[in-house]
Amino acid sequence: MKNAYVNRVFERVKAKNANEPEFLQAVQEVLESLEPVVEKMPELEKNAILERMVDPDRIFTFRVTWVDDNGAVQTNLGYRVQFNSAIGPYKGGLRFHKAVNPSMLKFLGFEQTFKNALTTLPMGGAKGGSDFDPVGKSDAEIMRFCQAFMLELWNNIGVDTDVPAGDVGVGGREIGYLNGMYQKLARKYHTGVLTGKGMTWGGSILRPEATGYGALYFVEYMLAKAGKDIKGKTVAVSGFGNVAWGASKKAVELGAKVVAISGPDGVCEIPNGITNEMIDYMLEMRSSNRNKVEDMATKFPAACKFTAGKKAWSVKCDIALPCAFQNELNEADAKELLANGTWCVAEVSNMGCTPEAIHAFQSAGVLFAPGKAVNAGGVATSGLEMTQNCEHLSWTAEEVDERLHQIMKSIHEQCVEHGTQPDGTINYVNGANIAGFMKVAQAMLEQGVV
Ligand code: 2IT
Repeated sequence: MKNAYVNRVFERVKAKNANEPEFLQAVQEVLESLEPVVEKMPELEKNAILERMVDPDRIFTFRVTWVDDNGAVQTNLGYRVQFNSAIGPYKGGLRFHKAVNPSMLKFLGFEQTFKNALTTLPMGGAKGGSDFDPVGKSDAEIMRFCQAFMLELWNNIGVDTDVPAGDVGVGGREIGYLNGMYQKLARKYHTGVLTGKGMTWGGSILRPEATGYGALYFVEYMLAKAGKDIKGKTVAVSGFGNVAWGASKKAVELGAKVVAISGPDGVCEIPNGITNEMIDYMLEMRSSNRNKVEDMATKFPAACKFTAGKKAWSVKCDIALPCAFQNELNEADAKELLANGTWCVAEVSNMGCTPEAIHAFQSAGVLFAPGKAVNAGGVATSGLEMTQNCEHLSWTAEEVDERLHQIMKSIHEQCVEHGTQPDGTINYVNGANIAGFMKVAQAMLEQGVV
């Protein structure tokens, strides 16, 4: 990094968070994008804006104790990282995954701050979760864990303070159990303290689909800007959770052909394209907690070919959509995609690509867009759920979809405004980082030294 202030801040972040590689990766990417802005805005250094932005406001860490189906007492660690509330109450998902640790949640909370700023809605950034591993757990165990988790968290969240939602390992079922315990403890019905709720108790129609739908709307805008069309194009998707499900549904609806989905165990190739029946089956695969994509090939043997140990990126496609986990697409994967002629990559997972992979795509002139822009439709629709809860109203699917469309259009425009290079190409990474940063930085400058 060339700018002295940016460099000093990054050195400090590295020294203080030496054992947190994901967090350092997320901070480095944003700081690199911000160099031209920092050059032009001396007030940022004077007010220590970067120093204040790279440290979370606070982190809650707590033990979660629960009893498994065999009667054995289990413990996990739970966290809530309240990162930045300059533009609104803390907002962001909860991740239940065995690898969850402070580095992962800090990177996610940091990214969430800029992503939420891009949505045009007033939401600060947060993330939370636990190292609880849902794989192989029964429904009763999931419920007991969610209840024990909320027993610790409930007093630190609220409609106007911090509004959690789902993320990896936390879907509609988990939000139900978490909300049930929250309402019991609070002794008062707070409609909007979690988002991703069920349709009969304050949820927004289309919230389950929104991350994937929004991502495809963003891809459509990105392709239109480049004079291309998604119809008839082949798409590879990683994962089979909520995000991969919504993305596949919308991709098919827009006339694309999803030719691969993958899981931790391998890849399913689907040469004739995924069908709606297969997309529906993803929901069963997710709720089974088996975490195996091979189940798709077992259920649809004529249409799917499963290969163990391979990723979705080994399958020839026009458009690659990482929809699973951070750093799921590395430099070797990027080279394989490039060799197979892939010309568009949109991160639907948070930080789905390694920096080396992004570099490979950008150097090859591939249309590349980062997670904080592409997947922002999920949290944006959470914001719309909060609005409906405030109004004590439920909007129609048409109204939610129309607003989601508008929001993704605005995010794309913000990326173009801040990411257009002198040669006319668009660097969506820089565009998203700068646009999100400018909004949060301005809010912090206007609200003084806090
Ligand atoms: O990464 C994300 O934006 C989410 N997991 C959704 C967060 C939310 O509050 O809906």
